[in-house]
Amino acid sequence: MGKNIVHKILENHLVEGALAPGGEIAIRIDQTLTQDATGTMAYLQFEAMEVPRVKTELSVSYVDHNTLQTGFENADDHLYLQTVAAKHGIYFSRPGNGICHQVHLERFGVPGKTLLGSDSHTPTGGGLGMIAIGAGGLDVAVAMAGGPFYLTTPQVVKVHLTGALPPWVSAKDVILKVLDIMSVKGGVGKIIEYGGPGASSLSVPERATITNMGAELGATTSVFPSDEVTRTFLKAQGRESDWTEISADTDAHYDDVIEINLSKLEPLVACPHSPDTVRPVASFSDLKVNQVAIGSCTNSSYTDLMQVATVLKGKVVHPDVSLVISPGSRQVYKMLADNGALGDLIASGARILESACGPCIGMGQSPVSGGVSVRTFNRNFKGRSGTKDADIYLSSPETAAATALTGTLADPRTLGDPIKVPQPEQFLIDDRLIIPPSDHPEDVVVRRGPNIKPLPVKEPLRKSLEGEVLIKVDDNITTDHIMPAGAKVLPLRSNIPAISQYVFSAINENFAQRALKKDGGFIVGGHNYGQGSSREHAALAPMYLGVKAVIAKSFARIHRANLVNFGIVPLEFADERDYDQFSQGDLLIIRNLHTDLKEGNKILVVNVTKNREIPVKHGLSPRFIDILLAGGLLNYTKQHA
Ligand code: MIC
Ligand code: SF4
Repeated sequence: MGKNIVHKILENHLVEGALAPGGEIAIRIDQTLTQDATGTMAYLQFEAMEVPRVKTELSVSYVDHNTLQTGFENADDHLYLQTVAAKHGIYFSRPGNGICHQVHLERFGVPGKTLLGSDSHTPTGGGLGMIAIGAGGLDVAVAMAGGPFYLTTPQVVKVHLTGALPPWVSAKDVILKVLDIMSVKGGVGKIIEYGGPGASSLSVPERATITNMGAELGATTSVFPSDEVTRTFLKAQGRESDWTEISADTDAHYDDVIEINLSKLEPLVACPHSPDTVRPVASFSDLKVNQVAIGSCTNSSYTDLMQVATVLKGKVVHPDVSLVISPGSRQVYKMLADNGALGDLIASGARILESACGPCIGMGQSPVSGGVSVRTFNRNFKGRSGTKDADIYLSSPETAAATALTGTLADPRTLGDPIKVPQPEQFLIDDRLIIPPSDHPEDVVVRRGPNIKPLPVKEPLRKSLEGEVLIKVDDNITTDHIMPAGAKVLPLRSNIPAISQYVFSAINENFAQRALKKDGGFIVGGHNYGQGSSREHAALAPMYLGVKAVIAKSFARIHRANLVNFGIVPLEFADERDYDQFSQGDLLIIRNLHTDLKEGNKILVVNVTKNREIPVKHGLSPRFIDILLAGGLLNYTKQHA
C-alpha cells in the first residue's frame, strides 16, 4: 500500500519504534523554535544539560509575546535570550521582527523537515510541508541538545479538499469548518493531512492559516503537500533551493477521511468561548461589536493584511468600533509601508501595533467590560483577552474588515465586488533583525537580570501520594485557565515562585495559597484537561505548589507530556462516571503508586472522605513512567546523560 505524507516524513526521521498506531516512536528533530514566553525556561533547561552548542540543523529564538515593557522583567528576559542564543549556536530574532510562526514560515521553514517549537501553533510550518509540532520548553531543550522527540504514533486523517474558495471566503473559514466538524478534542492523537484538488488552489500563507489553527483541534499537527505552490512561495522568499516535492502516494492509507468542498463554504465565526462553537456569519442579524482586532500567527500574512487594507481604503471605521492591527512580521509591515497600504489603514482609523502577538495573548487592547470583540486570532477562551466578561468571536480578515466598517458582525459578501490580492512575486527580504550565533561563544557572557530565578526541580516520585482535592474542574479546561497569560502575569514566566501565585486565579480565587498551605494535593478534571497552549508553566507552577497528580477523564497531548516532564502524575478514570465520586476537599491516598507504576499493576485511588476505592488508568509508555519515577525529565535526562 502507498504512503501518506505524514508517514513519509516520520519514517525519514524515525530513531526508535515502529509506525504502528498507538505505539511510541522517537523522531529526529531538524529545527527548533522558541518564543520569549516559553523560551527563558527552555534555555535555562538547556543550560542545565551542559551541552555547549545546539545539535540541530537550525534553532531560532524569537521575541514576540512579552514585548510590552511595563517594568524591567521583559527587557531582562530579552537580554538573557539574546546572550544565551549567541553563546549556544542559536539564531535570535529580535523584538520587532515579528511573530515566530510567521517569520519561521517566511525565512526558515523547509519542506520535509521536522520542527519542534515551544509554542502550540508551531504546526503553522505544516503549510510548507513540514512535520511541525508544538511541545513544552523542556522537550525543545532536549531536542536542541540532540535528543529525539517522543510521541505516540498518531492516526492520520485526510481532509480531502475539492473545489475552490468563493469570493470573500478565505482560509480561516476552511479551518473553522474543520473545527465545526471535529471539535476541539477531535484531533487528539491525530495528524491532519490536507490534499485533494482543492489544496492546490490555496497559497502557502492560506495553508499556514489552516495548519496553524489545527492546534485548536487538539491534533499533533497538520500538514499540506509541498508542490508548485510551495515552490513559488519559497522562490518569492528567495529560497527556491529549499524546495522539494512531497506528496502522498495515490493509494495512500488514511485512518479517516473528511471531505470538504471549498466552493460550498461561506464566511464563518467561532462564537464565545470556544474555537469550535462555529456559526455562519450570515446567521447573525445585529450583533453590535466594540472592537475588531486583526493579526496573530493565524491571519497576519501580507495577503491577509492587503485584503483588509483594500477593503478599508478610502473609508473610516465605524464610530463605535476600535480597530487594532498587528502585522505578522517586519517583512509584512515594511511591504505595507512601501506600497502605501499602511497609509490606507492609518487613514481608516486603524490603531497600528507593533509586529508581535499583542492582543492575542492579552498583551494590551483588552476590550471594554461586557464588550464584543471580533478577532482574526485562533483562541477565544474566556478571559484570555484580559476582560473576563467580554465575548470574543474569531473570524477571517475579510469578515473582520467588513465588521470594522459596519459596527455589527458583517458578512463580507455584502462588500460588493470581490477583491483578491495576488501573492507578490518577490517578498521584501531583509534579515538584519535576525542575529546569527557568535563565532566566539567563549567570549559571550550570558546576562541574567533579577527576574530570572533558578529552576525549581522536583524530588523523585514518593512511594505513595496523599492529599486533598484542591480543585475539581469541568471538561475542556485550557492552560489559560490553569496558568493565565496577559500583561500582568507573562513577565513572570522566568520566576516560578512569583507566577505560581496566579495558578487557576481566573476561576478560583485562592488556589495558590490553599495549595501551599495544604502542602499540595490533587486536581480532578473532566475531558481534554489542559487543552490550548504548550506553556509548561501550567505544569511547572502547579508542581511548585505541590500538586502531585491530576485525575481526569482525558488529557490534551502537550499538557499531559508537560505534567510528566515535571513529575506530576496524569491519571485517567477507568470509568469516567467516577468523576462524580470526587469533591473539592476530599482526602485522597494513592498507595504504592511508585511500585504499581513500575510493575504495571492496577492503580487505585482511595477517597478517604467518601470511603471508596476508585480504579484509574494511565496509558503511559515505559519511558514516561521512568521520567515520573525520576521526578521529571530534567532529573531523568541527568540520570541518562
Ligand atoms: C498561546 O497562544 O497561548 C501562546 C502564548 O502562544 C502559547 C505559548 C505560551 O503560553 O507561552 C502557546 O500557544 O503555546
Ligand atoms: Fe502569539 Fe497568539 Fe500565535 Fe500564541 S496564538 S503564538 S500568542 S499570535
